[in-house]
Amino acid sequence: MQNIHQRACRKIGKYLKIYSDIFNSRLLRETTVQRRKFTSSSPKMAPRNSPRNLRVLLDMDGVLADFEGQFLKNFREKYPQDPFVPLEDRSGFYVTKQYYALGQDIGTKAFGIYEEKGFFLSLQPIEGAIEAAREMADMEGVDVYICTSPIKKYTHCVVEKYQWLDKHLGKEWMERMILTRDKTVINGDLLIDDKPNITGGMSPPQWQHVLFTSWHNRDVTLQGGQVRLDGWLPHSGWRDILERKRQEINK
Ligand code: T3P
Ligand code: MG
Repeated sequence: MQNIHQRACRKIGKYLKIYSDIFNSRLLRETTVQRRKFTSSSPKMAPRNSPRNLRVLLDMDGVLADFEGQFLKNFREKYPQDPFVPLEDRSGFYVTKQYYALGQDIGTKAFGIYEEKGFFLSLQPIEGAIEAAREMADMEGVDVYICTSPIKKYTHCVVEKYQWLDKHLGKEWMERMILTRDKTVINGDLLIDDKPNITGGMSPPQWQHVLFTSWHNRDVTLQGGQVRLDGWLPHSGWRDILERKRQEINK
């Protein structure tokens, strides 16, 4: 009786061992396959370090839309007898600061020009800007966003910035719109902007600043990692700036 019992136990043990061997070898095989799946050398997998898209943030006023030109035109039409600052004499980012230097009342009038209903919608596109923005958005491996700040008196400015984008680039560009008073907290690789000194909550910001040449910043010395872009015409080299950055982020 004891013999039968011992033999039965031995048989069960043998089957258990066979089962555990099969189980372990399957487990080993599966783990190996799984591990192989996550290595970049696997022929079935896309390369682990496939290039990521370049994120370009495009400023509006002074980069796509001619704030300075429209401001001067409107000021001169409304106040033909008052002193003004010709575009060649512009310096400093804020136009109002230079007008205040001509007199308190002139500064107040200057403020009124861009706070007026219709000002932001009426801005003319900067030469070549619309074509460049469209081409950029169509580029393989490039994501384009509009990154613009509304003025503090936002009533007309905010809605008109959307209307401007719709008018000149089309409805689908609404998806690209980022309105913020602090551009430093926005995630991007390049910010193309005419303001020389962009500060905010994030220091340093994630993006590299491409200083877009405008009347007010022609003589500004580049700082930090800034590079300069002189307009949107073909020779300006905007495509090279993007390509260089795309290679840099995918090194
Ligand atoms: P943007 O971020 O699109 O460049 O300051 C609010 C917006 O108005 C901002 O738009 C810059 C623009 N602006 C000028 O370009 N020059 C000025 O002098 C002032 C007051 C505003
Ligand atoms: Mg600007």
